[in-house]
Amino acid sequence: MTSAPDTAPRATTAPLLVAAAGGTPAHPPVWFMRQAGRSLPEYRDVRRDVPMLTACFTPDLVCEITMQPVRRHGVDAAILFSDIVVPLVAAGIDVDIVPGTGPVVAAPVRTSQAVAGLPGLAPEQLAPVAEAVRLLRAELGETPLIGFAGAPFTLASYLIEGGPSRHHERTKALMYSDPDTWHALLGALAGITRTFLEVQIAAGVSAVQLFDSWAGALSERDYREFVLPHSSAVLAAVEGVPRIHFGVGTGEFLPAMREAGADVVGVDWRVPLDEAVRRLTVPGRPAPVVQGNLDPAVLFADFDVVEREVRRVVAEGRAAGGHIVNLGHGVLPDTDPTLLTRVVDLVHSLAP
Ligand code: 1CP
Repeated sequence: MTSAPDTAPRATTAPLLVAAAGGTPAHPPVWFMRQAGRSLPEYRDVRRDVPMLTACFTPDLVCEITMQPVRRHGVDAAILFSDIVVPLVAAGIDVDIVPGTGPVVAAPVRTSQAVAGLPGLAPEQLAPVAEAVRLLRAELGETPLIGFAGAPFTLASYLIEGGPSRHHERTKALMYSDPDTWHALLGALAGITRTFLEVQIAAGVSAVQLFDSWAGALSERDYREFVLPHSSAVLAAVEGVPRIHFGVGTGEFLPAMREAGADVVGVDWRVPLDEAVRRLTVPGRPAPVVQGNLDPAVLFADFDVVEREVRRVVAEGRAAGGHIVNLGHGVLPDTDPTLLTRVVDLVHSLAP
């Protein structure tokens, strides 16, 4: 079990942490998935001659890139600049991040032998990530820093497919045909993911988000049988900081995502937040806390549309025990970053 270090801020009024705990903050907190990176010219400047993974293992660069959207937009949280494949790389698995494609795995993992050969991950192998978190804690002051990891299913999809996949067909084939190998793989990935999060928590992150970006490719029944036990094992190991659990297209099984051990459930744009809250409500349990869910594509419409949609999302979020305003998935690369700043200002002007 990992608990927050003594250096972490204790009684906090940071709106994101108040909302995550089910309280009413001074104003609705807002941050954006993928707020660092792609949409920012200052990011493209810093990254010009530096490969993605080199950047992720260089603490000064991680610190600078993480701070860029905080300085520019005044968002209510920073998210550590890293990638879901960073712990795999740290463990010694041959994965690269190819510009314009994403993660590419040199030797896809598709057999029980390949699973048995996967390395483990020791905290020391993530020393540059821990150092980056410590630098950021000093820079950020009261602004929370969100750490993150990819959930076992989403990581498994990259390892099995060998790269980004639309239909996850090899992943599902292994899951259905060889459940023992499947569970061994997800168990190994849960261990790696847990270490990645524990290192970030020990170094001072204020919250964590588990990205199961591609879990929405599954039915609820398959999610519960093949994925939930492993994501639960990861989230059960997180102590002392709020846990956000997010997937794309997971509206059909939001309660299962909550059951996995989430304090906050991330919702994509397909399910209105008041409906998400209805699905997540369990009699006798505190009202659910949700995060989301402005469609990232709305930022390509006229600003009066953006404003209407932001107001709608904030209004629908009032049905929740707490609401963290975000997009329903990451910032799209061609988004005009000045619009993100306007969204932050608008959200901050609204009543929680
Ligand atoms: O050359 C480049 O600039 C690489 C582009 C890039 C960036 C900026 C990648 C490759 N990853 C990242 C950073 C990153 N990845 C962050 C930064 C922090 C922030 O949000 O500001 C985060 C949180 C991630 C997490 C991540 N990586 C996820 C989960 C979130 C999501 O969007 O669903 C996933 C699925 C990945 C895999 C990945 N890494 C990179 C790409 C292009 C992809 C997606 C590939 C695909 O479509 O399958």
